[in-house]
Amino acid sequence: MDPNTDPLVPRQGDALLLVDVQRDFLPGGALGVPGGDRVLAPLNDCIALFTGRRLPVYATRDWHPADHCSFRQQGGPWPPHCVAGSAGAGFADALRLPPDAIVVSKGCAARHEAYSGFAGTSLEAELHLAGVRRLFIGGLATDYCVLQTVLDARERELDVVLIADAVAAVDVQPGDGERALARMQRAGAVVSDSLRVRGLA
Ligand code: VGL
Ligand code: ZN
Repeated sequence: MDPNTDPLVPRQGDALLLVDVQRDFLPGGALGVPGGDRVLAPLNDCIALFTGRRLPVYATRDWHPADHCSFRQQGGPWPPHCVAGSAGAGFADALRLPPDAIVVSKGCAARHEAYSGFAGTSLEAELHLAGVRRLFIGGLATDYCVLQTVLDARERELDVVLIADAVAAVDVQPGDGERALARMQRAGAVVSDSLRVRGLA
């Protein structure tokens, strides 16, 4: 399709949202997502595209206190991960995050889980101020933070394009990632991929 008319190619009113592309969620990290590093190349390609078009880039990060309720020692389901300020909470080394990317920290309160980038953050207000009406979303993990962020975006009347080659699932139960994709589509998210978004497919 002609990239100048393809509705899935970013234009004014669009933004790129990177979900939790942090060291602890990459293979070898504290809560490594299997195949999580596969998101880096397509996300870097999308970052270059959005930056080149002067469209904004947002990045959420899981940013927990050391006694966060989601950690096993507090009775939660996860090993400790993304402790605020730790190396593991840092963005992936290979991620070419632009210097003017807007970073949104979540899960900062010990007693509250926050899978969604909208949970307890200023993300909605910032998107509104910037005139963003559609989000292109990729990152980690498909079946947790990507899923909840997409569902919350749809509830807020934002259009969503899910970049399927730029996500990876924890898959605690086999098929969780596939089921999450289906739920996002049922909620009105359009599933595309980085080549199509770049006008190359
Ligand atoms: C996430 C599990 C725990 C995620 C965050 O970013 O998907 N998953 N905390
Ligand atoms: Zn977490």
